[in-house]
Amino acid sequence: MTKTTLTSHALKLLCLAALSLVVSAARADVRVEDPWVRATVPGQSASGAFMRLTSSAPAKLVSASAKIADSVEVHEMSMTDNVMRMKQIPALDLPAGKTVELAPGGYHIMFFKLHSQLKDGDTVPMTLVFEDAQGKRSSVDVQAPVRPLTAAMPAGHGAHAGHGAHK
Ligand SMILES: [Cu+2]
Repeated sequence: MTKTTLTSHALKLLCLAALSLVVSAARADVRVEDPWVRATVPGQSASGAFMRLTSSAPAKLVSASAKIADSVEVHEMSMTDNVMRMKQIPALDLPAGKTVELAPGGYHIMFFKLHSQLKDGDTVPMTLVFEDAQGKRSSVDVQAPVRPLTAAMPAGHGAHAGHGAHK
């Protein structure tokens, strides 16, 4: 193969790639629903944020940031050898149109070295960074209310349940 044919072949490939980019460059709009952050007790230095994410096009959650903590990581919690373990993941995949749940016991956004106690009724501003299939990044600002430790119940069992049940 001569150098010329190689170059023209490469050019054709490049053109094809450019074409498919244009065709599939639908913007990935990510819907963030029901975000919340778990309240902490005095002295507790870590907490988690939970929510539901739905992207219109294939995308992934690559990072998150918040002023309330020194570091923020995307985590996955799973059962390994009968022990719940959590680990940082490089990205959370968001298939097009599918709702991905960040919930206690599963995916979550983790805050380390919290600057102060998070109390029920506080609001935590945070920024989520998403990357679409083309590698283009966009950020979404989220205001997440702080809910107490016992808030890990299914939606629908809202704030009215349980009043007066404490002893
Ligand atoms: Cu975690």
